[in-house]
Amino acid sequence: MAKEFKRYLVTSALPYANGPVHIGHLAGVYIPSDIYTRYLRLKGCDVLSICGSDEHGVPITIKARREGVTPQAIVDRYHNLIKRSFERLGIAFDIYSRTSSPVHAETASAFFRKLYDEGKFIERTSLQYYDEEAQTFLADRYIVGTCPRCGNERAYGDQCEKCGSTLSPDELIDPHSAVSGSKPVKRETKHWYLPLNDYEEFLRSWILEGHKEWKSNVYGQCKSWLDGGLQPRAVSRDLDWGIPVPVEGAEGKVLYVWFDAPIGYISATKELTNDWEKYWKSDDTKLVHFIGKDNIVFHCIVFPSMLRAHGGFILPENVPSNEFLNLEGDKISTSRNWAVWLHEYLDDFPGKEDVLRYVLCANAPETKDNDFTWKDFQARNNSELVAILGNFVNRALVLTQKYYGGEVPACGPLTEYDRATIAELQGIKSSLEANIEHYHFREALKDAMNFARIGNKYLADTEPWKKVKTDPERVRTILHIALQITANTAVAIEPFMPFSSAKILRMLQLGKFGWERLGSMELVPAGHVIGTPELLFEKIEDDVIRRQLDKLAATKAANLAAEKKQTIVNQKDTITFDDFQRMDIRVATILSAEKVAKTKKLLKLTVDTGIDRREIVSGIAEHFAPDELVGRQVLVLVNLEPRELKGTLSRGMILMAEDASGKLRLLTPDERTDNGAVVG
Ligand code: B3M
Ligand code: ZN
Repeated sequence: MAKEFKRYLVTSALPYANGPVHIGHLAGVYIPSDIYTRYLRLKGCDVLSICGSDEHGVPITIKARREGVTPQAIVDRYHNLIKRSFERLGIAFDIYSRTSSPVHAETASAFFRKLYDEGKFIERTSLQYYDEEAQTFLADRYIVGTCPRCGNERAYGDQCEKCGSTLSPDELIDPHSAVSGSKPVKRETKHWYLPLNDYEEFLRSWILEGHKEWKSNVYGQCKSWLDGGLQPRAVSRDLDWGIPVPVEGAEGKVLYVWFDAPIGYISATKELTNDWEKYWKSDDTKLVHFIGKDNIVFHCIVFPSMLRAHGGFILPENVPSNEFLNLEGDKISTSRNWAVWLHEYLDDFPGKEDVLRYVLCANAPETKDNDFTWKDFQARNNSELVAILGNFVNRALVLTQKYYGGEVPACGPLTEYDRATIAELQGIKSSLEANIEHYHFREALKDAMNFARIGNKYLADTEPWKKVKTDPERVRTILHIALQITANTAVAIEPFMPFSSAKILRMLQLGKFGWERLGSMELVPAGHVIGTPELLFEKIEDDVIRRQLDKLAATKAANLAAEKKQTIVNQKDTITFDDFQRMDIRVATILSAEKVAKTKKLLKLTVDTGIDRREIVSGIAEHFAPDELVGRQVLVLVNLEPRELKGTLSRGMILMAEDASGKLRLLTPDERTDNGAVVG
């Protein structure tokens, strides 16, 4: 039997305050959680929606260092920007707090201290990279070196952003500190670990047995973590930004950001209400964490283990998590500025908050990664919001104004068709509810839009504009029903598009309805006078979309240029003049060229070096066709030790320049000259 809950506690992943929020965050976490909580509020449920900025951890310190400002300056800037942007988009948290708040420091410290006092941690000493020049331990992100997989010289100790590999600092070739540039050494350091392995049994039965209903991506990830076996996890770090580890002898150590951040949900609730324990400590509260897929392990494995170790807290009932949203076919990336930033959208599209909410929900990456494109954004606005929702509402209101001066006509006898339409509407309600309650927001949005679709069809089928002269009685009934559908639409779309819902109700001159009124045909009383109709949505023209695409194209070009700069190889070690003199480089002419059988890369060249004719095997077959080489003068290192290659003795090397993309160019004298001319 389904459990009965008395109240809801809805949390949304705390965004890192090291950058603004983008459409990927919105589609993955904040739009779904807002839909869910708005729905529950409309139903009159006791619900709290909790969020705030995640202000600790290495992402913040890195950003601060890059800009040469304090971490505090960074979190202040982004906390305020993010908070304000959410408000502007109508994301209605009950509280948007921050993990730098005093209540949070107190709550997280006390949480740690309790586990510490009860012996729930183990202490371990390990070797960590240390920067002797800057006198600081280095987080993995602060170690830079060459990627062992792709050769990128700016890979981080935790990840290579070029090839996407996950790395550990030990794998980097030539690691150096991003703080001082010096070569780091390894030093011993002590940390506290939560032995997750002790919670495996509990997690197995709680998740794998008890929560088979979780979304398959979430359940699957949990299962594979559990099947792989859990290890103790460090809950402290050597860092100078964060909540100090509240025990003796822990100077210079702070709580690991993933230890303190989820406790932020608790602290924020505390800040919001004195009644916080009712939400966090009663079995009849339904706790739901909305998160992105990269946060699954922390919310399903680590945080529940922490809560379990602490005792007294409830566990999440569900952890709905989406896949990723891409942008125009490419992965969204903060560092590459490949994103649509919420605050920029709000500035560029004033009054179109609901359009973004709609498109991101309609296209949400619920079961697989999905793509946001500006063309799709335009199409959904023009052919769905304008043509269906806006059009229906507008027709119902305008006709009421036109025929009755805005006074709602009375309802006469219903036809079979009227009755069928009403029944259809009432049928959608339960599907809409089930979809929201099961976190299927895309389907739920379709249901909500169906109110307008049905309304549109109703008007198109009944054609009041044709009958108004011949059958005025019938037209009164038609418009009466159309207005009821309009008001129902306002209720149904409220969780998804709150601004448009409010606008419809304003035009109808009606107050807000509770969810229980959805399906009622008595929302707009006969004789009531409605207001002046305005357009609900407007068409988005091509030039608006082109501007956005141009902006992205400029970003792409800037990224490419930056990447090119990065791949200029460092200067090699100094050599003496004598070293250089030992190389004998001559001008030579290529006399013939042919592919070496059974190889992809090799060409066999015969060259006239002025000294002799000789053969050189060169790995350039993928760059030049044999024909384009014959007759060209090139530079040849002639005293290179001969080497046998595929049955030919290769004597010398043709000099080439290789650019960042790996493309090869021949070096040729600026005018034809003698073969054998000495280069130097
Ligand atoms: N700030 C990670 C993220 O934004 C992290 C979430 C914390 S939720 C407690 O992906
Ligand atoms: Zn790489």
